[in-house]
Amino acid sequence: MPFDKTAAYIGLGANLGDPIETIKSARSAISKIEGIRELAFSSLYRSAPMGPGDQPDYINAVMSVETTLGPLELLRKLQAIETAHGRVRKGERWGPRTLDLDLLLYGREIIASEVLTVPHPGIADREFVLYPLEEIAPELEIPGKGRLADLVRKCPQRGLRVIEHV
Ligand code: 5RY
Ligand code: CA
Ligand code: CA
Ligand code: CA
Repeated sequence: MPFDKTAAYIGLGANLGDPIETIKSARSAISKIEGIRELAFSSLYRSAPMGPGDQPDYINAVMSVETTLGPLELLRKLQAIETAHGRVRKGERWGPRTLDLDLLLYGREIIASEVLTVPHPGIADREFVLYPLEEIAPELEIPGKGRLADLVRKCPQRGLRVIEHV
């Protein structure tokens, strides 16, 4: 079983430094991990911050990968890439960051542990996750939450816009 391949979805976000370059660099770093192969990468999107509003607009994207890593191994690799891109833990919750990598989905698994919740808790109502996901996986079913297409229809696009095709 350890070498079974699982499809996983990763959300990328950045709003400090040079967010576009950071997202591209993170994509490259993720694809270079042993045991991970990139399947698809969305356009880059710009959106107003959700949560605390006193921070710059975000650049977001999502990617799908095929991986032999387990979910916790994958999470640890993503956290190491965040740190390598200058992520520092400041006091404010949901404050601005140079790079945020979220494990959105891991196969069809539902995980609720101290360190990892999958599907990602915000997946169903964040336009900067749902719209890029629909771009790369329009038929996706979100475990416990329903069809992606239905979630997208219920989620206003707000100011979300495509900024670059990659
Ligand atoms: C809400 C609260 C906190 C939504 C809500 C967070 C991003 C959230 C962001 C991002 C954009 C955060 C987590 N209600 N806004 N806000 N993109 N991350 N646009 O990646 F997402 S902090
Ligand atoms: Ca790889
Ligand atoms: Ca996030
Ligand atoms: Ca995160």
